[in-house]
Parts: sequence; C-alpha cells; structure tokens
Amino acid sequence: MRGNISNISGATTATLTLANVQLSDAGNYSVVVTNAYGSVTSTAATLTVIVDTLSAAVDSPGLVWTTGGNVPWFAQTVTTHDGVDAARSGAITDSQESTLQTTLTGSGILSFWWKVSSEEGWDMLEIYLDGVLQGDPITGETDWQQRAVTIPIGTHTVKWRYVKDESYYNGQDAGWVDGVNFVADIPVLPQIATQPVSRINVVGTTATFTVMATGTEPLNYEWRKNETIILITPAVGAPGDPGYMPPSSAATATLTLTNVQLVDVGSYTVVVSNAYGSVTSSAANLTLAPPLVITSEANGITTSSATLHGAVNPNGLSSTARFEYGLTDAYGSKVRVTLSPDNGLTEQNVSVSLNGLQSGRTYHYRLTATSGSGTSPGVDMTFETPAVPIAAAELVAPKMEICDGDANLTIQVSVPGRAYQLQCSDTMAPGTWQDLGPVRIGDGNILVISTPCNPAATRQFYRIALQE
Ligand SMILES: [Ca+2]
Ligand SMILES: [Ca+2]
Repeated sequence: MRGNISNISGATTATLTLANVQLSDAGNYSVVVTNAYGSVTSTAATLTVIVDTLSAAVDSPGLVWTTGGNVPWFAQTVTTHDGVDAARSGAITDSQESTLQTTLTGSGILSFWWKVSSEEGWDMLEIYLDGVLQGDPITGETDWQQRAVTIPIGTHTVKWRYVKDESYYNGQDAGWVDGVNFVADIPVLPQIATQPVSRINVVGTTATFTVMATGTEPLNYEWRKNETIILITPAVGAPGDPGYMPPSSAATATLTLTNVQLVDVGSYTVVVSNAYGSVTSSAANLTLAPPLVITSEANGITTSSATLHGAVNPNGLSSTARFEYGLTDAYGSKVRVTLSPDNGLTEQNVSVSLNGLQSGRTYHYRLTATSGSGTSPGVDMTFETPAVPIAAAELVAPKMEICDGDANLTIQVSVPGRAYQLQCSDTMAPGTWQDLGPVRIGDGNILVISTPCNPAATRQFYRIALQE
C-alpha cells in the first residue's frame, strides 16, 4: 500500500488499518496488488483528518461538542484559563445568542472555568442543564472562575449560552469556557445496613418497621407483606393497566401500620432499589400480643376446698381462660373462667372455687389464657390442704395380733385417698415413734400392715399415723 508517494512497509493484506490518526496521516491512499504473474494499482482513496478544535480547547476530548445560535463558538488561544486554549462565543450582535453544548451521562459532577466581558446586567453568559438555567449567569467584567453542576443519573444536555439584549455592548462582548471536567459517580448498589426487626404489638396500636440502606441516591423502597407488594414508589405500570399500582408517598425507609389487627399479622420485607440494582431485606414478623396472665395466691383453703385467683388482660383479642390444677405440675383438671369483655384491653380479675379436694395434699395450679395470637400459661403456684386428724370412725375394726413373730395390724380405713404409716415405740414417749413403712393409701378396703416383732423388746407399742 502507498500513501501519496510513500510506501507503507509490512502492509501485505487486503485491509489497511491506521490507529490514532493524526493530521500528518491525511493524504491519498492506494494499493498495489502483486502476484507471480504481474501487478495492478488501485485508484486512490483520500483520508481527510479534522481536528475537533472545540473539545480540545475545553480539554474534554471524551465529550461530543456542538455549537449553535446566531454565530458558533470557536477555539482560540488568546484568552484562556489553562494558558493554552479555550472556547469563545461567536461574534454576535444585539438580541442574538451563541451556544456551546454537550451531552453527559450521570450521575456525576461537571466542573468548568468560565469568564465573560460584557454589558453588565444585560449581556451574559449562562449555563443550562436540560434547558433549565443553573445558578446565576456571569456578566460584566468577570474574570475566570470555576463553577460546578451536579448531573443526575441518566443522559443530560449541558449548554453554555452567551446572550445579548437588544442594545449596547461593553468590553470584549464575549464569553469563554475552559477546563471542562466531568467526574462520574461510582455507581453503588443498594445495600442494607440495618434490617427491619420483628415486633409484637397489642391490637389497635401502631407498628413500624424501619430499614437503613446505603447506595447511590435516589433509593426506592418497595414494602411487601407475605411477598405481596403493599407500598411502592415509583408506580408500577400506567394507570388503567392491569396490575397498575400507584406510587405511594408512604413508601419510605419506614413502614407504618396504624391500628394493627389480626389481619396485619404477617411477614414483612422491603426491596430497596436504585438505578443500578436492588436488594431485599430479611423478613420481619408482626405478631399480636397474646393475653397477659397472672396467677395469684389461692385463699379460702380447707381440707377439701380452695379458691383460686388470677388476672387476664386479653390484649384486645377475643380470649378464653381457665384454671388448671392437680397434684403435680402436669395438672390434669381444669375449670373455665369467663372474661367480660373477652377482647378487652385491661386486666380483669378472675377466680374459681374448687371443692372435693384431698386433705393433706399439695396442689399445683395456674391460670392460662388463649387468643388468636397464642396461649399464655401463667406461673405455676401451689397450695396445701390441711390434713384431717384420724378420727375413730375413720378406722373400722382395728385389730392387732402377733403371728409367727410378726405384728399384724388389720384395719379398714373409710376415708379414701389418705396416706397411713404404721409406727412403733418401746415407751410411747414423744420422739420415739419409728416409721415401719411402707405408706399405705386408704381406699375403703381392708388394709393389713405387717412388721416383724423386735425379739429383744419385752414390749412394743404400735400406732397408725397419717403420713405427712
Ligand atoms: Ca484549554
Ligand atoms: Ca447589550
């Protein structure tokens, strides 16, 4: 290949590629194709190299510049900020304008130097973003100063305009721009710094969930309940479309639910998004408070009865309550109590009288309440029924006899559920009675308690005692 009359060495393919074209590369290019039988020369193709003088003058070769108005801007080296070159507005007259324009993709910060020499207050140099004037224009004799404009996300037009009113001029009657620099923000994906937290509310109160997120602004928040969108901004779709959801001003970093009811119970998440992506929070649950239950001291305790007391706050949800009682903390018996109202928001005292209890026993009891939010067992408490002394009538036909070295007590106890112990003593003195075991529980039937006689004793006393 050859450009003008120079040979280009090493060019032996059908395509010639010139990288980083400079003014010196301008010229006519032709190719000579040769093989073993001869050669042929192509017609010439012309390469014209144009210097984009405006982008060079304002030091932003990466941007595409256009100029318009009545007279275009031009590059010059007389009045500059960087000591090399700058763009100057065209030589317009009264009621005319000269514009310089470029396009940027944000977000980012555009900074530039500018200067004006004009009729102060009437002829001025302005900066526009998407047709909207940004800040104050400069006018009169204003030397080089730097200005910055914030560019939002997306593609935007930036325009400098030197504009004159209908009469008079002063100074050099021009504006200059130099040192244009656009620094794009580094896109930051949304990230969740603090997750929303699960909470328990009393019915009718206000519940809030808050997320703290970082990332390039603006951040959008889309709240969901059980995976269904409940609040969103911006809108989904257009009005009239199926699935259209209007934007909600309440779609912020905090979701507020007022007067919460059972229907609000669920799992809440928020999707935080910006122009670069989105992130979903972990789920936070809203639960309504179950009833509040207090088990109180029992009173009115006799050998066979007692009155149990407690208090219930239904916490606003329809609730039922019951006392559970029995000889162990597994209870086994229960008595329902009435709540009125059963969905109140205050504490109500409840009580129940128990009859037919066994004497001399320890009873466990607790108050328990249940609503749509769950069951609240109260604290386990106990009371003791006093023992009934053994009455003569209780022991039917007691008979003591010695047989084959054993002492046998035969007795029928008429009170069921009582625990008896056979005891012996040499002297009947207090503190000398010894248990002979095992304990027997009376059930109304004949009971035989046998124990070997003490061969060393000349006499022995036996008695039957209630087991404590
Ligand atoms: Ca320059
Ligand atoms: Ca003027």
